[in-house]
Amino acid sequence: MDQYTDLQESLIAGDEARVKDLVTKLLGQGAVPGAIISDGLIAGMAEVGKRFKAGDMFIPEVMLCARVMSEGMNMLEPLLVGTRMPSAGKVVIGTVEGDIHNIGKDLVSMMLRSAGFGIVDLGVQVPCEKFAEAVAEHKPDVLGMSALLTTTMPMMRAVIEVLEKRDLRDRVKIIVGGAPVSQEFADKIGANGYATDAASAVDKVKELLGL
Ligand code: B1M
Repeated sequence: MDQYTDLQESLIAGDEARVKDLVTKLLGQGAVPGAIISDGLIAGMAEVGKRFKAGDMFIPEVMLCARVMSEGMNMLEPLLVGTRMPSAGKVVIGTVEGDIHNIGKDLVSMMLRSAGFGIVDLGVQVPCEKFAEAVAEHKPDVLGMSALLTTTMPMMRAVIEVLEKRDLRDRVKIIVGGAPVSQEFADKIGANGYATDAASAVDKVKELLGL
């Protein structure tokens, strides 16, 4: 088994020590942090998602895998970020109210940071008013919202409505994402953009800002 497959399998098994060991080994061999994330950690988590959906894995196991993934990402993030100055623009980002999924949002934040954006991460379960307050306070170029549940997707529209009511909507470009979100949904709620994954999110933010 190659080391990336081993990394995926170790993540799926929730083996934190092995994941950390493999990340260290791969880095020592000169592997690119982004490749370790996409071909190891994300690929492993995608398989966890499939097994969870099929009923072959259960919430406690998935939570363990998610924690191990975060540990792996914590090791890699400084290496991605350290390379550039945050000067491309400012992004406020969060997962919408009622939704605790943070892995995809964290990945998007990490990729944006590594592309030179300043990030204000509001965390998960962010109420509409908190998004609006952050736009007023931090004056970001872009507001990013993540939702992983079909039941929390409508909160994205609710945030936009609060921004409209407070005359903040035109101050900021809005990008949305998360597994159930689509371009069609983004258009319907009046967002400026949608991205299917973290790398496309960076491209979309740059496109929205004309960079
Ligand atoms: Co949850 N969960 N979960 N879960 N969970 C899903 C989302 C689900 C699809 C699983 C399933 O049933 N197949 C399902 C949603 C079904 C639906 O709504 N249609 C689901 C459910 C139902 C639930 C609970 C309700 C389960 C329960 O309690 N009965 C519960 C919800 C609690 C809540 O939020 N109120 C719940 C809980 C959990 C755990 C706590 C166990 C854990 C979360 C741990 C954590 O985040 N700290 C968890 C996990 C891990 C998942 C799956 C397995 C994996 C999600 C993930 O992290 N993927 C997920 C199944 C799946 O997605 N296949 C599932 C890896 C991540 C890198 O991908 O988040 O898609 P993703 O992010 C991508 C893109 O979407 C995009 O870029 C990212 C990187 O490429 N992206 C953006 C994301 N945000 C973006 C923002 C952008 C742009 C792009 O711009 C701003």
